[in-house]
Amino acid sequence: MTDTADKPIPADLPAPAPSSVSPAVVASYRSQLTRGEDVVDPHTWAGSVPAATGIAPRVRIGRSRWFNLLWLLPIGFVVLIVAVAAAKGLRGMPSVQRFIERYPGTIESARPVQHAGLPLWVGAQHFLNLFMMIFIIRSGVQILSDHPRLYWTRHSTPGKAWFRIQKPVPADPLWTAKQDSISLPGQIGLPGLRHSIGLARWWHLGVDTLWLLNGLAFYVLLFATGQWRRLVPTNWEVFPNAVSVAIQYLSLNWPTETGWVAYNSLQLIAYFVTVFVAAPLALITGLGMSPALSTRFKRISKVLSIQAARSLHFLVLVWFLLFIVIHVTLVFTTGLLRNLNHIYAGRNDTGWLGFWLCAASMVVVIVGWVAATPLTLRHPRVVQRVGFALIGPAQRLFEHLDATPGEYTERDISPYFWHNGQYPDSAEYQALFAGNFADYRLRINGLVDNPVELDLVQLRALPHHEQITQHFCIQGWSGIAKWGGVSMATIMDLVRPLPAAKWVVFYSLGDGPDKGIYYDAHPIEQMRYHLTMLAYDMNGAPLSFGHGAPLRLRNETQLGFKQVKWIKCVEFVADFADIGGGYGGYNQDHEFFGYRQSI
Ligand SMILES: Nc1nc2c(c(=O)[nH]1)N[C@H]1C(S)=C(S)[C@@H](COP(=O)(O)O)O[C@H]1N2
Ligand SMILES: [Mo]
Repeated sequence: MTDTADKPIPADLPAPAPSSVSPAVVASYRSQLTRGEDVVDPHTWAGSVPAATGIAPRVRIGRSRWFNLLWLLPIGFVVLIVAVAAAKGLRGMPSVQRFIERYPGTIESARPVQHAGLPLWVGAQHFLNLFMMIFIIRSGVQILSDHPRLYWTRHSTPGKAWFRIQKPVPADPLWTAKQDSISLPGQIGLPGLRHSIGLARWWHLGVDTLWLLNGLAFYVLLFATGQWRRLVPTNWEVFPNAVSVAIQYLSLNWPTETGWVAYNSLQLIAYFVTVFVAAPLALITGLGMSPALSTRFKRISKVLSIQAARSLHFLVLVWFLLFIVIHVTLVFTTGLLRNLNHIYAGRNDTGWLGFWLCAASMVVVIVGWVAATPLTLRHPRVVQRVGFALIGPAQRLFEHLDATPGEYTERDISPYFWHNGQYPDSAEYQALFAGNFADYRLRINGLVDNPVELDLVQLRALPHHEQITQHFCIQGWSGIAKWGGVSMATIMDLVRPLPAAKWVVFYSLGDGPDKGIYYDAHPIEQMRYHLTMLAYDMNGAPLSFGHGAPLRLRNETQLGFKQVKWIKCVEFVADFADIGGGYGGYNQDHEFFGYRQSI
């Protein structure tokens, strides 16, 4: 791969024509932008996209057979009945009785009496945790349904998913990922509407930061107070004891609960895995989906590709859901009042205090649950702002991770690269396309010393830059392609931005789904990154119509929606507050995305 960003511009380049780049032209583009609404109307949402339901979850078996997971309900029921029968049989056997006597379920040494009981901070954190998990899970499922397929390789090839909640990908060669998204009921998804990923992500990532802070405080307190002994197995006997507990539960002759002093071994393992394996894994696999981190830390992302990360992230969700169902069931069936007193009231009796505290907390949970979607639809800008305030600092941090080319080879190029976005249909574009873009002009202007207008011949005469990189769509699919074109550093050397220029706005020949020109603003420092370029070739051929002919942006620290296709104009500005709706891009104005999206 060649990186020609710092080679000088050839002298024989046809002279740019500054005079023809009139500020009036740019002003006319600005007037063709639309502002976006401040309230979500489900009927006109995302270009009036109609609701579309998915299908019951399916897992691929072999090459092309799909197993409907609903079958797990009757199968699970039968398995449970067989397991109960088997466990009852086992308990009649003297050897098993001796085994249970030897390993009663709870390890004696794990009963440090000085740590008996649950302090009140555990109860408070337990409540905060469950309250936040509701929003995290609902918005997480919403994010999944924006690309309702999971893969193990980074290629996102139709038919190669291992899991889907959507029909097979139609044969339409221009089928887009947006068309592929599905709606969810408003009280399951957050906010439920089809392709509402922008809002869902603020909930997911914003509440995540609070959830992680709560988790961090939990870890610190756990180890500072010695309470960790209740959650960390320190004895191999935990395994035979866990088997013993499982037999006792399944035989419906349950072990005596001593949760106030020590958890039984099965419980211990489940809690340990949830707190010390599943929770950290949720964070790691979450970060594994970030374009900035994946592009920078290639060694890690070669193994933990975005799709492996996304699939594992989903399996972590499955673990949490199973945990919640079994945990709540056992809380109810193993002495509800005493259990609720343990966690809510910090006491070990069978009074009603814990119950009433729990009931009060459930009122808060239900109010939060029911209000989240309507509030989001009524005040999406608040969700956008608060979400950004919570996760923005981390995103800004990741943006400083420039990466050098050389990441992938031709062999890594994806056999299928999803299309996305709104195709241009204007007369202007059609005429350019029909003329093979002979009349195409890229206008570069704004706060620059040397505004230019370049046709494709002139663009191709500039030093050629090539990179093989991975595209990360916000919806979840990914793909590797070879991009050929001009490094943005070359463009910067040509036009010489003024010191006042802080943002670079890319205007498209195409409109967004709500009408008005598609555009996006990028921080100027990222324009000098190794992997920021204007591409006119893809995989060795001129860019196709669907992928952005004649010219598109690549900025590999950012998600896909910022890679403007069908570019007609690049404008250097001091800030974007007076452009469009003022949020830094079309999706930011219309669908409440963030203007920095390195995660
Ligand atoms: N002009 C324009 N550019 C756009 C879009 C769009 O709708 N209009 N969609 C974006 C999104 S969401 C993605 S993921 C990528 C998809 O690029 P591809 O179709 O080449 O995969 O283009 C981006 N650029
Ligand atoms: Mo996207």
